[in-house]
Amino acid sequence: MRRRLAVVFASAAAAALVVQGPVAASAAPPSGGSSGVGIQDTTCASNHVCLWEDFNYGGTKYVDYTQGTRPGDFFEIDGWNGDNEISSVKNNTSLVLVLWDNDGYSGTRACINPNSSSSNLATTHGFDNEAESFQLRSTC
Ligand SMILES: [Ca+2]
Ligand SMILES: [Ca+2]
Ligand SMILES: [Ca+2]
Repeated sequence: MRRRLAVVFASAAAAALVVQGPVAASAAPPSGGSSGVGIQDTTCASNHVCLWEDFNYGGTKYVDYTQGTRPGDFFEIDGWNGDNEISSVKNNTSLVLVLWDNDGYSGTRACINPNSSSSNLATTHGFDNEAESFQLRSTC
């Protein structure tokens, strides 16, 4: 174990590439509807915010956030797993979901009301493949 760690530290750049590998490999499950591939998960529990790669809660579910688990409910969407890729969302919380166009809760925004959803952020908000961070708060 110790020797393995040494190798990782010796080549941090290479290790980073290895970490990113599986992400790309799992990025494109074909969306086969309700009876599709087992990996597909269109569900979102109560008090959760869920963000998907494709329309109709398809593709990879990049974010499944539980309300109240981070200070101020600020959430920075991962740069490799979600930034500028989100196409549908479910907001099953009691707060407004504010999606921000840029990292760090800046740029233009789109708001999803409490306990509502958008199966297509392009048609409902003109915000397809834009979100890079979000916050839950009382107003838009
Ligand atoms: Ca997308
Ligand atoms: Ca953006
Ligand atoms: Ca981000």
